[in-house]
Amino acid sequence: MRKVDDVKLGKFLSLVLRHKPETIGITLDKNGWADVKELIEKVRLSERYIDMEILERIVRENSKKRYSFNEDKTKIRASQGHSIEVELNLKKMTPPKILYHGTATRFLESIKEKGILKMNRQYVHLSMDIETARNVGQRHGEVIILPIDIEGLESIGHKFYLSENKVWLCDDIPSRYILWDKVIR
Ligand code: HQG
Repeated sequence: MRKVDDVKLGKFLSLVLRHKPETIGITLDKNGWADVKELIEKVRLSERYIDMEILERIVRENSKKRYSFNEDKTKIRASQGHSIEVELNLKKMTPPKILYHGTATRFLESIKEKGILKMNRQYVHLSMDIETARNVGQRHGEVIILPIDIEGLESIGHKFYLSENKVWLCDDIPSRYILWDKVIR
């Protein structure tokens, strides 16, 4: 039971901390942090049960480590995936030569034409390995994995950031940096 409840609550936290904090009447600071005490109070007012112990468990056990606390656990934020403007102060990092973007076959035509776009998130999300990319892509339908020429993108000045939960983030990717002859189904 606990697991099911935590997953549900985790999804709700994702809505609040990445997309719509106004759902429960809170605001995030410019770095995406919510006040933990206020978050707990307002989530409870939305008729969901949560306390510090449950919140700590969700942060610790969430399958993708989506959320993190500040040092004294007075603040919490999502580590990536925002649609609202937040400054995560991510460090620019040197990525491996190839990263993977998992998506659905129904988007291919448009991706071929326009490239991989951020859509309504702050960054394009790339995975370190094929298995993770598969999990990301299959949320959207019949999965297809696009290997990305990272060195090529770096040569045109693209910057790459690694989120705290190990998702690679970058700006829109022009179609010619997708390794079309190496796509994985
Ligand atoms: C696609 C999950 C048409 C793009 C995952 C993707 C990730 C295009 C979809 C994180 C396009 C956007 C993000 C174009 C891109 N034409 N479709 N030109 N360019 N797309 O969910 O990368 O579970 O916003 O391929 O693990 O799937 O939420 O992005 O299929 O890290 O923690 O448009 O979400 O994390 O979908 O997933 P999304 P995503 P969480």
